[in-house]
Amino acid sequence: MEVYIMCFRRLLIVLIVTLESMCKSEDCYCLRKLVGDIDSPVFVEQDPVNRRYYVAQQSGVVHIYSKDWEKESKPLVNLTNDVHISNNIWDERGLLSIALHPQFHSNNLIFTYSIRLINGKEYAVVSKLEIRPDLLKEDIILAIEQANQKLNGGQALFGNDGNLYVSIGDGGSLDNKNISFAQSSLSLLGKILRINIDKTEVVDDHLLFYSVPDDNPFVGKTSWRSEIFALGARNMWRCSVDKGTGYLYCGDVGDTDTEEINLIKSGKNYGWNIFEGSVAKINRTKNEAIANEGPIYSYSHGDMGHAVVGGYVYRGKAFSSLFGQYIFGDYVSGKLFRLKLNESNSKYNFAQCTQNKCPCDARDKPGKFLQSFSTDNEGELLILTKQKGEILKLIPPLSAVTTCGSCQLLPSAVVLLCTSVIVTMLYSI
Ligand SMILES: [Ca+2]
Repeated sequence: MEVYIMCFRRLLIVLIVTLESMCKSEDCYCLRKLVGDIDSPVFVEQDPVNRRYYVAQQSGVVHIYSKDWEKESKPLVNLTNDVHISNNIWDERGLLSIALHPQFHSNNLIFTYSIRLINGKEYAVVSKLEIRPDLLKEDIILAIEQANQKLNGGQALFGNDGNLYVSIGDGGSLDNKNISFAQSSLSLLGKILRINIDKTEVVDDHLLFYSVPDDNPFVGKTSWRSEIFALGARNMWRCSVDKGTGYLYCGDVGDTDTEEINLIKSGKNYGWNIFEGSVAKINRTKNEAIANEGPIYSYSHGDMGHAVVGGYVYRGKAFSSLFGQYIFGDYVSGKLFRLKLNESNSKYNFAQCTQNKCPCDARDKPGKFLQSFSTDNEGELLILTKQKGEILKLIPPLSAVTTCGSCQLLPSAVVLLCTSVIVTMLYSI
């Protein structure tokens, strides 16, 4: 009798926990390691047709992985002799992102964003790679001289309009905040650029590998570079386009105070180096006041972290309750957060689930540091970590707690059945 009561108690506890987890929404995530031991992965693109993955590493290589994450022996692209980076683990230079052309499967074009050393000077470089079995051809599309080893920006990506958007870091002085290029209309530093890479243009007898869309906000304005789409960016390391709305979101890494999530709009000024978030950074006369386009969300340095990593508006299927929410994270804290974009951009925590709520193959711990986000063809979220060099996929929690290893998943239906049998037995005693 005593044994039965103990057994009943245990099953009752399991039942309560099971029901509790079944009722809980998908406000936490599990992590499935797809691949590890990659030296500083920075971005992943998945081929929409053959489903292979293209993984860019900061060192300058791009490796192909099969849809099942088996790595091809030779890198597809090796720019290690071209990109500029030291052995210091904190070095923020190197290859920072790649973007497959929207018609990649027919034209084999990949675009890169990297920091390079050209004739002894550092440049932020956007390049076009044509990849064929017998050919790897690279054209430099943009080369923007850097003023510093940091604030490198880092994202080149295609908008829903087919144009290439590029986030260029401010590159200003880290020691003297009065030195900045983000507010200069003649500098491409500290900007979001928008260019058409499908159309070349001849300017002053020079062939450009891009043209400027006619509807760029500063086209035809004196003393403005027409490539500029938005200005006042400090270090927009990760940007993404919402596949649903076409909106461009960027996380702008702050200086000493504020981390920002920005919705990038044509012609807007995102404030740096006059504002960091909504805080005025340097004294300016009224004549120099700007219309600061504030972030849609910002946080001060503290528990949330110290360096924002811009993420994605979730458009996948696995987390049904997250659809349309903006998921982002922080490099230092490793924490993830979500914004409900239609509810005053309210922020909610998005924590890793307790282990027993996760599938047995999705219980990885990320380790330091949260370097980057990417998505797969289904719109599911990937996070890329620096120290362990892993690519991890966010997986929703199970509807029931489970134990792994020798004990197998105990479905809730089995638990209910067992419980009712025990209860029946207890009543019959
Ligand atoms: Ca700002």
